[in-house]
Amino acid sequence: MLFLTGRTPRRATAAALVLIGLLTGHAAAQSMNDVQKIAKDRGLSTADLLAAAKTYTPSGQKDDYIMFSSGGHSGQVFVIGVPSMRHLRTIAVFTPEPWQGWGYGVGEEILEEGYVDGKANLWGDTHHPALSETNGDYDGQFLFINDKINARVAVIDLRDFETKQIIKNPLTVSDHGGTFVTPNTEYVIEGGQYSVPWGFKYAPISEYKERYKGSVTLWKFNRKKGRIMEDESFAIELPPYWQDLADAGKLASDGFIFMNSINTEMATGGIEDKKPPFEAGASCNATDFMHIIDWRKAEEVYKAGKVTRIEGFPVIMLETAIEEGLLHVTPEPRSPHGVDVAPKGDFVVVSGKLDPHVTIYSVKNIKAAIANKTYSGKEPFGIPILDFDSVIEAQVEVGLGPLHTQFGPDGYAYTSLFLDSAVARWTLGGSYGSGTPEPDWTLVHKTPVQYNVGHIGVAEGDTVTPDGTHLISFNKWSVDRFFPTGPLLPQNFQLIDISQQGTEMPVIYDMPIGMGEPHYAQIIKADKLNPWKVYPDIGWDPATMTLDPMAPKAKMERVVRNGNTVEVYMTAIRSHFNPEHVTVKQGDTVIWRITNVERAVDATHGFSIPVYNINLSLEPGETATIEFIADTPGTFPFYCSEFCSALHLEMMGYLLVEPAD
Ligand code: RUQ
Ligand code: CUA
Repeated sequence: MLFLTGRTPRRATAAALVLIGLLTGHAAAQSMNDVQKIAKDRGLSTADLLAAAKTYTPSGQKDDYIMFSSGGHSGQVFVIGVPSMRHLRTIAVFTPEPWQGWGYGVGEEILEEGYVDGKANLWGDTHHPALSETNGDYDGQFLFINDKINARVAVIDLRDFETKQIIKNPLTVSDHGGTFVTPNTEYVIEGGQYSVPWGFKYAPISEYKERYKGSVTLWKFNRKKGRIMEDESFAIELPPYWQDLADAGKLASDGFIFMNSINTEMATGGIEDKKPPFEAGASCNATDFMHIIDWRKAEEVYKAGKVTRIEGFPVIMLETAIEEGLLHVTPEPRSPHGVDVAPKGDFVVVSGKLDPHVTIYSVKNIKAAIANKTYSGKEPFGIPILDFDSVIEAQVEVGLGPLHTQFGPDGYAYTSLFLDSAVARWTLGGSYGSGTPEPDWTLVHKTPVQYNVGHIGVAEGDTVTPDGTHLISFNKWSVDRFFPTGPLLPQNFQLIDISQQGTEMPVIYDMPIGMGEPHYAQIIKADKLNPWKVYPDIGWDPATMTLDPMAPKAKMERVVRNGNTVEVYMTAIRSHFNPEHVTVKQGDTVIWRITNVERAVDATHGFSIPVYNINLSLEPGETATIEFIADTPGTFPFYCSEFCSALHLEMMGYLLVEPAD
């Protein structure tokens, strides 16, 4: 109706507007009918429709948050959009991954850094990702993650979402209390887990107390280089308890590391020798110990050279740590998992899985107890124990199997309940007290989840300013939630809307995770990330994040023989490789350099050679070098493994390996 022009434009426009209004009203009613019909046919409630409206993300629309989830024993990291819960990417970390070429032509040197005793460990068990922080806020630059099975730490650069470094802990085989960062990412913290003799040595279990060690390692991070500096890093010896999760203090608690432990009984297992099995032996004491470590003091002690070199790595020995007053413990409910510092840094929340309470420690009280030496004694290795009653602030009964706590912006805290299969919302007191309508230190609500939640994650949850819009429950079991995929079922990520106060806290989305068993995740505002769309220039090597001077360029393609070494300089562009024939002799060493010379976004080319176990993913501008011995003679069609153009199938060539005479 708007093209009705003429003598009475004003009236026509008015009429048109009314008509459009009517039409829209009619159309709206029509679509409401459609919605109701679909809802009825599919058995959807009003709550379901609301949940759909809160999560459905139309094609082309992007997510508000990006979640980096541990990939569990897939060894990788999953990138997931929130609230759509769309899986955007898997980042290859500890495990070879062919789609990205990781371990099939690129990444080998980085994977090799993590080998133990030269042994290839081609998988990892990723648990706790951490985002780099500036003044306690996520800055979107780097991601770190630990590997529990082999005590390794990886650094991922968020400019290209690629793994740049894998560090093997020289002291311990096993870690868990990592990774966590100090508020300006000075250090990446890696706490050990199962006590072992230093340097993967043998020692009989009967010598557990004397020769098995606990530890925490402080990896110095160089932001400019984007790497952990091994030679500026150090460890602190801890008693042979099993150190567990940790968190770094911030604001009011800046300078501290809080680290849980389990098995302070130092149980050594049983069954055949009639001693109790670990499960029982490690849960006899009513309390375990939270370690309180002054990392700034530790840094001074390390810089003053008061360390012992073990396996070549500087260690502040337990004795020194006690003498220097940088290590204290305080009792905590037994078998805890999460130790979580509140946004202002003034409270530390711990929950023992066998105690229905969360225990809240006051940082002010901890500092006073350290200053006044308010000790209730010493633990068996001589570490002063801060008197429990003088350091706690409150305890709140939340339910069975409390595991991990996160915080909202408004004075609410959230704790996962493993045994209850629920997420509890409760109120903080102190300076947070006025943010919520409910009284301080009170359980407000429990939302059931399906099932057996481990960690929970709140958007921007580990920062000084959490967002409090979404919470994700990382559930271990999904049982009946999805179509059964045989006896092995996916885990279940459930998105919970926490944007309203009080008891309104609905689950609004279920996301099956069909790969690995994720543990923890970090959720960052999407606009804090600024990833590259293509590499900065043609010939970019992601491993070094610089231009490779040897990178092949257009018009410089060639094959050069030098004795028994053949060097290939190849380019890839839609839709051909250049050169298309490479002939070598059996036994030749082949150094194959290849550059994707595209500048268009998403113009990725693959490069795969059969039999030789090679598959690359070359993003626009990227160069890679592969090296192999042409030991198998034959005719090998190589091709591009990404459907890049209409003539993608023609994007191929032949590697011809002449048999040796
Ligand atoms: S964990 S809940 Cu390692 Cu923190 Cu699994
Ligand atoms: Cu390049 Cu397909």
